[in-house]
Amino acid sequence: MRVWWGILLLGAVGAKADVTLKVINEITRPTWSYSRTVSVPAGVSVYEMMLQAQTDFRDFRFEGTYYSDLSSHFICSFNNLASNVTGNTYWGFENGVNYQFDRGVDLILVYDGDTIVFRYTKDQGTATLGSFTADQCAKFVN
Ligand code: B12
Repeated sequence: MRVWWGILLLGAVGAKADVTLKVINEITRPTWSYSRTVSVPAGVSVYEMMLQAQTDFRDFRFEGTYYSDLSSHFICSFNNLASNVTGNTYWGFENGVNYQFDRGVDLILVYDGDTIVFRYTKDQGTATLGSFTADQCAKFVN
């Protein structure tokens, strides 16, 4: 019995996850979207999955800033399209069914079959963009 649990545990630890990563810009022209399957160990963070995608795919680039108070990166740009204070736009972070995550990319873990979406989004005014400055994207730490 104990042997079986051991084998099961080993299987879980070594499990692989194929994650669909989508980046969608339907706001700034020319509009574009990007979708890739990224293979990572199950249970890594979205941030680690994005680093893996950057290694695997030369046409995928992102930039982010680490906020220690929120234990996460704020993702500022994808493929050179950045948050924009004048246009009140930012990269919203969702799962595959349009649910906006309530935490940053370092705090969400991925498993096989997950879909992670970054959608260029117009801020609805629910959050103030007042303290955002254009050079915030320059504090890249990835
Ligand atoms: C303004 C704001 C935003 C603005 C940020 C402006 C900018 N930098 O471009 C916008 C609308 C873009 C935004 C986006 C998001 N936000 Co926000 N945001 C806020 C808000 C209302 C105020 C922050 C602020 O101005 N503080 C005052 C200044 C002086 O302090 P600051 O440290 O410089 O603030 C900066 C950081 O907070 C950073 N920031 C803002 N949101 C987030 C989210 C994460 C995960 C990180 C790491 C940093 C970060 O931007 C601020 C301005 O520069 C807070 C709520 C609150 N009352 O704190 C939520 C809040 C920080 N956001 C939150 C979340 C979840 C997000 C999103 C992940 C939502 C989503 N699913 O898309 C995204 C980030 C996605 C990404 N691209 O990585 C949560 C974080 C919860 C947590 N425990 O981690 C908060 C606490 C709201 C909440 N209660 O749910 N946000």
